[in-house]
Amino acid sequence: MNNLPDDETACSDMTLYLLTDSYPDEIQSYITDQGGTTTLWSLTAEVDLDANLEYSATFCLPTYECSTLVVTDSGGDGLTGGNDGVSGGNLQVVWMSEIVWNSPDIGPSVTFELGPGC
Ligand SMILES: [Ca+2]
Repeated sequence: MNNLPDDETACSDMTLYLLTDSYPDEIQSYITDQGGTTTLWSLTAEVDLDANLEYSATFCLPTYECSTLVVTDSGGDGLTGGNDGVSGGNLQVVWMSEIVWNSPDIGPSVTFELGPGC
């Protein structure tokens, strides 16, 4: 059997785990395609986040392109829980089975460029 070139339509799973803190309304997240012209997904279009709950979503992003995941916090303090400092959240991003981010400290925003086309 011949070795065929890799399937350029292949996609790889990216999973977003979001544990909200006490200020879920500050959080926005979206994914754009290569070039940033098309929004593939927008968190706020899907769900109204509640405080102190874990959400997860998996997307199969094109392996041979460059997709961008952006998570923003309008409070600028990430998922650290605000002033009480107790009820902090967390963001974990898993791309192709590897954890590429695992921290509540997203500041005002974090951006992940995913794929060899980046
Ligand atoms: Ca915040």
